[in-house]
Amino acid sequence: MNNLSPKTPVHDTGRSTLAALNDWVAQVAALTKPDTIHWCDGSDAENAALIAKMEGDGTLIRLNEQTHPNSWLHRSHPDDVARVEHLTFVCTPRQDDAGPNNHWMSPAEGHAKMDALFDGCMKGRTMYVIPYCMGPIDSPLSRCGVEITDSPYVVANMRIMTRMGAPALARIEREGSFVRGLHSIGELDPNRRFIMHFPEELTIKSFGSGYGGNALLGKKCHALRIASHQARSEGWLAEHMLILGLENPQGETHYIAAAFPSACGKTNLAMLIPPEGYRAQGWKVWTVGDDICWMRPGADGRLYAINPEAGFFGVAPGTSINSNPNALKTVAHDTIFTNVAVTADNQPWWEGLGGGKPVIDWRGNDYDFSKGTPAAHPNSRFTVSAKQCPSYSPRAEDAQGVPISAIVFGGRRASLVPLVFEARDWTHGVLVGAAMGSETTAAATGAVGVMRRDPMAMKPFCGYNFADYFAHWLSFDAAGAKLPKIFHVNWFRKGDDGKFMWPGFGDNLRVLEWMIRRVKGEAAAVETPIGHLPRPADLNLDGIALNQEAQDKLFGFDHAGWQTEFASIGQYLEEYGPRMPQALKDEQQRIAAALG
Ligand code: GTP
Ligand code: SPV
Ligand code: MN
Repeated sequence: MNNLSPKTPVHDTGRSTLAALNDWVAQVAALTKPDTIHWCDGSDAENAALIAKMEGDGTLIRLNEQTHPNSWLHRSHPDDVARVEHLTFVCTPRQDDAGPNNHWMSPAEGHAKMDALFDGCMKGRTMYVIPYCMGPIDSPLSRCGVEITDSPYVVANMRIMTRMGAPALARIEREGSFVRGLHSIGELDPNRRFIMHFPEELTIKSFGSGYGGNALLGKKCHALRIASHQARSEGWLAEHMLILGLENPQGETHYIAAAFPSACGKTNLAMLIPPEGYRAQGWKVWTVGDDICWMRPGADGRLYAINPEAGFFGVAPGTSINSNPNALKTVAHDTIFTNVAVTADNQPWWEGLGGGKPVIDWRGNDYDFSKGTPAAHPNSRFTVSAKQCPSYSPRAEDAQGVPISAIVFGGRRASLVPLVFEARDWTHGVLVGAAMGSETTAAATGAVGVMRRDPMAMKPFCGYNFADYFAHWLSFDAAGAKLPKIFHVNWFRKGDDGKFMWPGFGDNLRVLEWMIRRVKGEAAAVETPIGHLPRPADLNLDGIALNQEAQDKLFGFDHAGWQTEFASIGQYLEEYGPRMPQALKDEQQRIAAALG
């Protein structure tokens, strides 16, 4: 039974058997003053009513029903198209606990600022209460939250991205605790926009944006910023990582978790289709998750991982039948597209799709080729259920998670960094993650293509001081632990002509195969100060042509370049002062000394 009638009384705050939840909903309603309150049950009827309402008011535009059944286009406010890192805060009582890696505000100031924005902001609107579970509903690794929002677009997206509704509410009522997320789109005014986190209170307050990472609070706000804080105190890890299963021709599956910064290839790697020769032999990649990974040590000492999400909020541009056929098949129906262009017959379109022709751009204007600007926004995205993915792993819903054999770090590095190398041990691997650098992308507002340190792809997402985070990572190297090997990759090395030298996408399987053969002790490598590097002959490169420059740069070790890089890594670690673990500084100094 859906509950969208405007007659729903505003005092309808007591829908749960959990007093703490009812009280919070009542408090929020008193502050935000909505016309009506709607408790989301996650049902099909509820979703259909919400979609109809959004189609009616233009929030959603129906796409071509023949080619894209049940699919929708949403055009955001043109100033609200990406995460806003400069407006994202971690509010801990002591500034040092948030670290130099976060913008900080005291909890008192943060609450006061946000509550002033929320005061009366839902007048004339419906307030939706969304109970959700991050992770399989029956998994001990999962954690729950409740998001209150005035955006039906957020409700529809949360329904795809999380396990939302009645089963989540039942778990919350059983457990008695939940993360509190309060969201309003406000007036979508960039000058009245903040994303605030209160990790110690398990609370999020987000105002003034409807964009994914700012507004779908289960995702980056809960599953990374708040969860990383919880994970530290409870002995697990909340990471910005994809999870995939690599099945070999013998039928063995090894699970790999990989952290790449935003718009640096997680969705693509998670859905990889092996090159023809590999496919013929029986190699297969299974998708467990494409963005977030929660993992913790199991009884056997290995790390076990779940994907806390239930859907994909993926980058549209660059997705094609050649680069990522699984993604394209996944978004063939029941998908919400945000800020893509459309063709004359109302099909979604983006740069790199191949085929079709845009006639209306992402803002809703006639598309003018002559201007040379993209038709789809560079950070346009699709929201779709993971269940629709042809490679969705049969283990993805496993309550115990999947055992991780290898952890991969990687970034966009046009120069210096080779295709792949392996860390010597866990401590070295943590340094490799801590030292990660990458060129910025359109996933966040600000300049694109600027190299910055993005440790473990968590710079925008770690809810506490990076020095403590690295110490937490190091602490997993304990008696009885059977830790995964750690690798670093760079799919984005450019040649003198400015073009990517590595073909990437499906051919990345060649690198994954080498990693798993290293895990099993079957593949060779050369030892260098920065770790173990394969020679071209150690990888299966059958069928791909790499010229001499590519071989040298993808597999070579640039001694002078790494000397400079390690000096910069040393300076970076020093920025964290005495809080930075000595073991990591020692590791950096050992390698710097080996580089001479
Ligand atoms: P978020 O959702 O922002 O966290 O991004 P992501 O890490 O999942 O990145 P995604 O897989 O969506 O890729 C982002 C962009 O990088 C797309 O335009 C891809 O086409 C491109 N890309 C992905 N993998 C490769 C690769 O191996 N080589 C090259 N050259 N480009 C790639
Ligand atoms: C990212 O930016 O890393 C994303 C998209 O995955 S968002 O949900 O906006 O964080
Ligand atoms: Mn991401």
